[in-house]
Amino acid sequence: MIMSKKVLITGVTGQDGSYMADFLLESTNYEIYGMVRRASTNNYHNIKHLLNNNRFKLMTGDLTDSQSIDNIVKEVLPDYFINLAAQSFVGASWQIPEQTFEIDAMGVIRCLEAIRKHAPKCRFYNAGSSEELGNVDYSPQDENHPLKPRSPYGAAKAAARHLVKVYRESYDLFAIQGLLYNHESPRRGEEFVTRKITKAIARIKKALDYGYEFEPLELGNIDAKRDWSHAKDFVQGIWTMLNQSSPKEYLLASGETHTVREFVEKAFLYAGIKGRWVFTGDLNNTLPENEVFKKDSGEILMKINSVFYRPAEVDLLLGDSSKAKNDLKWNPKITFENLIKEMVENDLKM
Ligand code: NDP
Ligand code: GDR
Repeated sequence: MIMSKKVLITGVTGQDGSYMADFLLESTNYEIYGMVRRASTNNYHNIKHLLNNNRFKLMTGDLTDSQSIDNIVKEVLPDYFINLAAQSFVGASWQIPEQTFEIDAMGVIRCLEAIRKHAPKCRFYNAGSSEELGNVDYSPQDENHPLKPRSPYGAAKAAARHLVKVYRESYDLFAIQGLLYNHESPRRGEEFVTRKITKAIARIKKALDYGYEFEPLELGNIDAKRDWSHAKDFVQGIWTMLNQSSPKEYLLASGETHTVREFVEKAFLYAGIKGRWVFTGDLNNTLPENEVFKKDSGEILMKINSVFYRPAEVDLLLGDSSKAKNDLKWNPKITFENLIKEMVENDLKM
């Protein structure tokens, strides 16, 4: 009897982990093991549709607990280990730097050690980030760009990149870390800027429709530029990366960059709300805090709150994924506009 292959996915309750589980259940006959960490109340909203699938099994473990990772790898003996678990919020990484490093860098050692001991033939993917490049030297960035992180999160991911390389070269493991730019979806966590915007717009739209007062959306640096894509396109790219004949690392990005400001404008527009940027108060005072996005009828839709500025910002990200397009034939399908539309429509329905 031919045994079905086994894929272990950490971070399966998150955005990418849940899309990866969906994608593999649909496109392979493999058994999917999703690792979840213990919580006092479960947060299975992204995977609730998978809980009755007999090819999908949950295992309890935590990237901060080496015993749990070791036991899971020993028990499952996965053919693929896709590590999508992380403290993934850059903004929080200044408040919880040790925990961020513990999960995002030390956690990767725990995965690699378990693989080395129990499943050395297993193909390992670790989730790398454009935040590793940070204060960029040139645009668009490619796989050769130096690592120049600007946050504890970016530094932890950069450390993980070196660790993956060291284990690959020392133990001949198939271990890679993709270099992925921002990717979003209706499953995006609510503190990330895109989802924060679309959630707030849904709340504001309801208030405008029913004619009651509302608090505006509050953001930090709206001039930051990001290269945004849809998470569904990226999980396919990760899987293709893992299935090459030799372990090579690729950059995945849309190749377009947009400001947060532009995301705000388009998202309001797709919700049927027209706004414009104006400076309030003293006309000579063009401090960011004095700029608002408002309706012609006067309601303020969005304002700046300096609380959401970061101690150090990554101002511009723009990725060149031509290597992935050439070698992997990876072709992302969902445009920036369609991504925003889908996110807005989803939040308007909720
Ligand atoms: P999410 O924040 O949506 O998901 C993170 C997942 O990690 C959640 O399932 C979370 O579990 C889990 N997790 C957190 N800490 C631990 C821990 N100590 N042990 C086990 N599991 C843990 O992230 P995304 O899906 O957006 O991102 C996936 C990966 O890709 C992350 O590594 C992220 O840093 C990286 N990345 C993401 C990009 C993006 O734009 N989305 C771009 C580049 C890289 P719980 O539900 O319990 O909190
Ligand atoms: P990022 O995503 O830091 O790029 O990391 P995030 O959506 O948090 O921020 C994007 C940009 O928007 C600016 N911004 C705000 N951000 C948030 N969250 N909240 C605000 O109110 C706000 N106002 C302005 C930020 O300053 C930033 O410039 C994401 C994560 O998914 C990482 O895990 C991943 O590695 C990188 O993308 C690539």
